[in-house]
Amino acid sequence: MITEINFDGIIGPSHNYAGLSRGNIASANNAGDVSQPRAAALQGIEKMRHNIALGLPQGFFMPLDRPDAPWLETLGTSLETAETHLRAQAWSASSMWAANAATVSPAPDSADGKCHLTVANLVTMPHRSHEWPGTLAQLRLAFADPAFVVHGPVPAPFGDEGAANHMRLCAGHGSPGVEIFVYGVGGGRFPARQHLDASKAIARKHRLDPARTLFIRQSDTAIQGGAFHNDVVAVANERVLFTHETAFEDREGAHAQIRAAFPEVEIVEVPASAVTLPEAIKSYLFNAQLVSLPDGAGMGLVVPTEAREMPSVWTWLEDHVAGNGPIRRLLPVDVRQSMANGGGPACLRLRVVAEPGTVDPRFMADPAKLDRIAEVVAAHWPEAIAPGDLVLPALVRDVQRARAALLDALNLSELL
Ligand code: SUG
Repeated sequence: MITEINFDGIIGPSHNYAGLSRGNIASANNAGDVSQPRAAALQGIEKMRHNIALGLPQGFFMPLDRPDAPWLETLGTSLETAETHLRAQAWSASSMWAANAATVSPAPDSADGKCHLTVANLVTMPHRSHEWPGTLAQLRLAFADPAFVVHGPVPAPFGDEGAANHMRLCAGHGSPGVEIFVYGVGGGRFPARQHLDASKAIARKHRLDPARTLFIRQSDTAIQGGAFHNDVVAVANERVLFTHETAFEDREGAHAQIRAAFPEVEIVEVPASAVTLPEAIKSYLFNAQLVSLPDGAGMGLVVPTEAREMPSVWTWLEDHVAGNGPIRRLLPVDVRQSMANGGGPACLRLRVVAEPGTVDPRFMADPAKLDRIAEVVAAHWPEAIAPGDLVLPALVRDVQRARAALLDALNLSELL
């Protein structure tokens, strides 16, 4: 049966706080802090365990090979000689945020009845621009079955950040959906990372029905307020769109377009008078996993624990659950290490709607496999990385060995 599978990016051993993402307030605020890669990865594993315990299918992606010395070579430099900012860009563990790995169009939405994935080019941020070759290799392995078509990246300069700017509304995951591509328009203090031309290219390549494909502009207010991706201010699941009032540039027009394309939609909007945009961004209320719980138990919202700590946010959520809203359960998870770089529960996962049997089983999680992954992490992931450590040859060796040990444990050494 076609179902939603969440693939979480396993947080890599080079996880560190270099403040690389302009427009991402958490990343800037925590620049220079000492990171805890081991604790970070274990938090990510716990989130996967939590979601499996809810009865949700779960997969994962491997961390990429970092520091990326071949990338520095293309810039005429090396790990030893690179300028500090380039070295940090080569070290980033940013592929953990799997929502930026690709855009996914499930088979029922495509004219050829296949599930299409386009790897994101991530060209706006230098530290993320060299993720796609490693991600593509992995997607080609995980989704090698003929049920899938895996596309290379949209060419530069059309910025594409993958599923973080893409939402799907549908009656049920296995039925045809309406796909919503949210794009930004540049010119402000902070960059707009998703270009309309990239979104349109993906919709064409995925063979989507134009009548069921919408392109909606993200609000400048949201981008300039620090919502560097749409998934910081909105999330959709089945017939529900959960969104902040300031998410779209033309709020009324966007809602009307969505209702026209998908009349069954239930738009759950949080007004700025209840939760301000800065509060929404700080708590990552919308960077939540809105999931359909098994056995008709309604929807659950997997939120970061930070949402519970923000009184306006928690009050709004509790009122919603106490009323008759579609979100029936609030499910906080601790992903603080990722949050400090601006990545909440939703950033850490890529949703793929497909038949689980068509996915390479090496990428599918179960509790025993998560135990194995946790053992490798506990044994090999560095406990802490300070920004100054990125010059240490011993640390390079440690993170490379750590990743190799994980690939070996999961029989994925061909990704080395
Ligand atoms: O691209 N942070 C990521 C966070 C991505 C969150 N993803 C989604 N919203 N889907 C980014 O801004 C910070 C890395 C650093 O500063 O070292 C970073 O890349």
